[in-house]
Amino acid sequence: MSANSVIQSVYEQVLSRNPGEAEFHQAVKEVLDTLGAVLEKNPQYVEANILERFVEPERQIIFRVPWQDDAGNYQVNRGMRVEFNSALGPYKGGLRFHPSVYLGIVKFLGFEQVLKNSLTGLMMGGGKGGCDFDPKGKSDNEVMRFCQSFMTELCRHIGPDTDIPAGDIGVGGREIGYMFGQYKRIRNEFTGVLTGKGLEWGGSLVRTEATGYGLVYIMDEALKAAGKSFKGLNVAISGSGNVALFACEKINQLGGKVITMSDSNGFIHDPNGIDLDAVKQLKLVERKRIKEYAATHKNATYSDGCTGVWTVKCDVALPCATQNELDGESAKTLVSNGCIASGEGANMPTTPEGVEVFQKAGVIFIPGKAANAGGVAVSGLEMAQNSQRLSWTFEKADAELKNIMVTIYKNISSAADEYGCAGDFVAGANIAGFIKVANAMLAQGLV
Ligand code: NDP
Ligand code: 2IT
Repeated sequence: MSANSVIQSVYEQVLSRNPGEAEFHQAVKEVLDTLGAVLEKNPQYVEANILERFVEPERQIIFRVPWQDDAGNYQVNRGMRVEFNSALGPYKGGLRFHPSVYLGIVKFLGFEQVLKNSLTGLMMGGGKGGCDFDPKGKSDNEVMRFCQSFMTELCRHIGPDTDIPAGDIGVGGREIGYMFGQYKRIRNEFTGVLTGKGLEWGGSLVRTEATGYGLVYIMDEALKAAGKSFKGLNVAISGSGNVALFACEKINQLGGKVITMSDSNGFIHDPNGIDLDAVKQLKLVERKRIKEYAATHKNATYSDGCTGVWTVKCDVALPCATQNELDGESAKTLVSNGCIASGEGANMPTTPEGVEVFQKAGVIFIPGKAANAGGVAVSGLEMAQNSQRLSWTFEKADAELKNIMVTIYKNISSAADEYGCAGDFVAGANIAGFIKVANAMLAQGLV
């Protein structure tokens, strides 16, 4: 069979085996479409059916999460953990709490995580989990009871050398704390079973900032290669959560200006530059909506609808909210407004049509599995510190993060060059990530 017919048949099998999981199909298709030359060069991958095995998770766990709300009502949610691939190390990846969570989203995220973790150069396999629980509007006590119930089941499946969850949408320091406490209580062990922990009890400095900082480090490297820098550039960011906030912080430090932020209701545009302290206070302390920003910042405007954020004229676009938030039309608008670069802080925020528009227009486009790998990279460093039972300084963790992001940029660029698609960082990231996993799977036999 030719490489292309292998790819086609693997994709058809994914469609028929995983009906209704649109996001998983989308993520798999994007990767498979870039692997033709890799299969041609490495017939051993075809002989060993590596692709068929690669798209099938090693294990999928789905469980009931019963909990009691403040009014005394019994509530039930659906929790899950997909342990996708352990060729390079224990399963590693975040947990997402959002009403939209279902198996198709957790599988797409787990699949991306396998390649992302490979790109970090650290010994981590890939996994992802989550729940259709909505933390918005819940009291701290409700969130705690939910997290305890979620961990009561999850704790049977994870462990510091088996599977190490972390945060994602709707899961931050508060939720990690409650889940860690419950794990410790049930298992009677204090281990680095979760990352993103509090600094006083095993967390790593820079983990909170890591995804946003890492995104800006890799974009800075890509801009440098084009003879540019963030200095003086206007940057549109979507989202106002963990990734968006710390991307903004690092851009400010590098002399760029962030002019937008959003949440699932709408976006703000502040031509003077976003007042980051005010957004941090709103989002991290008061847990309020981004709309409130405009009430206290007279130069800023608020508009309903989150995709409008891409109509604001900018030099660099950094989608940092959620999947498929930047489509072909938005990409066209950005290009016609003079946008020169886009990096995915979120996982798969750009639709396939959006990616095509950017690439055809020569916009520097860095896909999520490379651009947002800084978060899981510092999670890997947190695991290393936990194993050694010591804590690094901020400067050391930050320097390691920067070094990892620069190395990822080099590796995805050279993979693209080697496979005849220079400047195509989507192909470069998929190829560089895949080859390491495929070689490990070959070496480990039929597992
Ligand atoms: P947070 O929960 O901290 O923030 C999420 C932000 O995105 C909020 O502003 C939220 O708005 C917005 N958002 C979420 N869902 C939607 C939606 N359906 N439509 C529009 N806006 C939405 O999450 P993170 O910042 O941690 O994660 C953001 C993205 O980055 C995700 O794609 C995640 O997978 C990815 N990522 C995160 C990493 C991490 O270390 N945290 C690492 C790598 C990637 P609202 O409050 O209204 O819901
Ligand atoms: O998508 C991601 O890489 C994350 N949510 C972070 C995962 C982690 O294990 O730190």
